[in-house]
Amino acid sequence: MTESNTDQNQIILGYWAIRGLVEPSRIILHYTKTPFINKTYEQGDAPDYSRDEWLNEKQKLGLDFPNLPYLIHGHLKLTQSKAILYYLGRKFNLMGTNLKEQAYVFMLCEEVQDLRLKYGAFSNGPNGDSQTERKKFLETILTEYFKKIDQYLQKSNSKFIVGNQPTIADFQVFEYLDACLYMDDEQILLDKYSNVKQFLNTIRNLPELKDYITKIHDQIPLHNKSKSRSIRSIDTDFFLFLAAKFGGKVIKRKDQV
Ligand SMILES: N[C@@H](CCC(=O)N[C@@H](CS)C(=O)NCC(=O)O)C(=O)O
Repeated sequence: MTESNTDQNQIILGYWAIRGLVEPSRIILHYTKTPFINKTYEQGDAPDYSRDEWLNEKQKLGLDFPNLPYLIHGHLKLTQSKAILYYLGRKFNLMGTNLKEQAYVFMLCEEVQDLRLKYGAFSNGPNGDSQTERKKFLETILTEYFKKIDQYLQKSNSKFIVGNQPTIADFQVFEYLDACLYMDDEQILLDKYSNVKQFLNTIRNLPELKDYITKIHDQIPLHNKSKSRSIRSIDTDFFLFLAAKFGGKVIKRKDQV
C-alpha cells in the first residue's frame, strides 16, 4: 500500500500494515490531502510471526529511538505515535484555536489513547478470542468510554469535537472509537450513544475522508498478527510470539454508521 512520490521532502510514515497506533495520523494526512509515502511492514505468518521486514531496517533509518510508527520529513525523524500526531496537528493548524481548545484537544487525544491501549491489550490477551469475554469487555470498558464521550459531546454541542473547526482530536477519537466497534457484534453501542453515532458519521462523511475510509479502512487489520511476550529467566531474555486473539486479521464489521 505504499504511495509513491519522488519528492525528497515528502513525509514518510512507517508502520506495520495495520491501523494500530498510526491510523489517526494517516487519516490526518488524507484529510489535509498531503501526498505521503505510507511505508508499511508486513509481519510474517504463524508460527514465527517474523518481524524481520522491520528489524532489517530498524537501525538503518537514523531514528534516535527506533520504533514503529516513525515519521520522516526531510531532516526531521520522529518516533512515538503521539509526537507524530502532535507534529502533524501543529503543521496543519489542527490543534484548536485558543488555549482552552488546545488543552481539550490534548485531553481528548489522551482519553481515547487510554481506551485504545486497553482495547489492544484485551484483544491480544488470553480472553480476546472468547465471545463471552468480549461481550463483558464491551459492557464494561467500552461502554464506560463511549458513555463518557457521548456525555461530553452532548455538553459541548459544537460542530467538531473541540469547537467549530476540525482538530487532531476529531481524527484520534474517530479512529479509536471506530476500531472498538468491530467488537460490537450486536451493535449495542451506537444505539445507546447517539451523540457518538452522529460524531462518527460527521467525520466519516467529511468529503476529504469519505473515500479513504470507505474503500481502505475495512481492508486493514486493527492489530498485528501476533503480540510478543517478553520471557525473562535467570540467564536469558527471549520473546514468545502469540497469535493475536482478536483483530489480527481483517474483520468485516456489521454496518452501524
Ligand atoms: N509508545 C510507542 C509504542 C510503540 C510500539 O509499541 N510499537 C510497536 C507497534 S504498536 C512495535 O512493533 N514497535 C517496533 C519495535 O519495537 O521495534 C508509540 O506510541 O509509538
